[in-house]
Amino acid sequence: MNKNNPKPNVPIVTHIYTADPSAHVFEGKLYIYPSHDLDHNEPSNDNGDQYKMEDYHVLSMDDLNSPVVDHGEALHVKDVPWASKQMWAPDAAFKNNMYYLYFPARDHDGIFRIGVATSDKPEGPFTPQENYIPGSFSIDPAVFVDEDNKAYIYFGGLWGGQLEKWQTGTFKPDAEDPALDGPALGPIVAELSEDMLTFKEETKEVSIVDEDGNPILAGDEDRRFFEGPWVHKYNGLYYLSYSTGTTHKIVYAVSENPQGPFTFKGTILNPVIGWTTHHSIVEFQGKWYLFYHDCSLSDGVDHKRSVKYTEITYNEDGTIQTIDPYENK
Ligand code: FUB
Repeated sequence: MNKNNPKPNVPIVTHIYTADPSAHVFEGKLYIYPSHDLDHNEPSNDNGDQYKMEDYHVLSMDDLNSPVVDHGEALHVKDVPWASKQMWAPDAAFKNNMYYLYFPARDHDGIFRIGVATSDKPEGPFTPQENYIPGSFSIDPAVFVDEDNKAYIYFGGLWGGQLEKWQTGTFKPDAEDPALDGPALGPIVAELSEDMLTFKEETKEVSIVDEDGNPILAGDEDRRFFEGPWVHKYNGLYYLSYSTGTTHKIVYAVSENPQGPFTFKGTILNPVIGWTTHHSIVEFQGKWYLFYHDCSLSDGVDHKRSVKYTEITYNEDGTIQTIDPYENK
């Protein structure tokens, strides 16, 4: 347990490094499903070899004035038959009286896939399925359960996340990046089956367009999708938010349909210390919060990140005010 109550814009725990927070309200409490960054000397490169994580710890808070509880190891790569390494950004969902942990990892051929593990408790421990979800690929799963109880999984990430290697529908290790003056690659979406363990349908690429309905281009690095999709619903509209990678922003687009097309709107979070930026958005006790990470606690060491949170503010027209992560320091 972290005995200190969490405060906005400071690491919510300091006894371990945590990243890629997926926040949810389960059983009236706030649960956070982060990656667990480890100390090591692996080289840093565009392939993401420095993100050499092995397990997940689930964190929870009764409310934002309570200490953060670390529930210990919820799942380890050694217990996942199909996975070899790199347990990257996870997410969790609740349906059928069961908790589901979705997580990416490299399979035994070095290809990123997405797995699912189950538990009857939000904090786990989670029991993984024997195999990854058939038809899954790339990284950063995010699951959104709609008011009609339909569940959708969104995923994808460029470079180390391998999304561009699947442009033809099969894995091509030497695939070219999309042309800079052509449409950017979008995240992938599929509705989940009733049992939450498989895709109910073929996966589809999500379209992200500008205010005129034109696709965001691959060369538009301030707006194009890079990794870390997240979907939440506010006032009946679906908000898709994601990292722009090379320009280090969290941005968002909105739609009337959970599968898009989504119209680009703006920036939620300006760049943080460190290369990656990754977030989730959750409503808790009547306010909306952004959970994110940075490398301030490790003095910028990029594979040792720490989860933080801050409140987000909607304008009357439904747009979100841009947050400067260091403004209150
Ligand atoms: O934590 C490993 C990877 O870094 C995540 O999957 C990406 O979203 C980025 O945060």
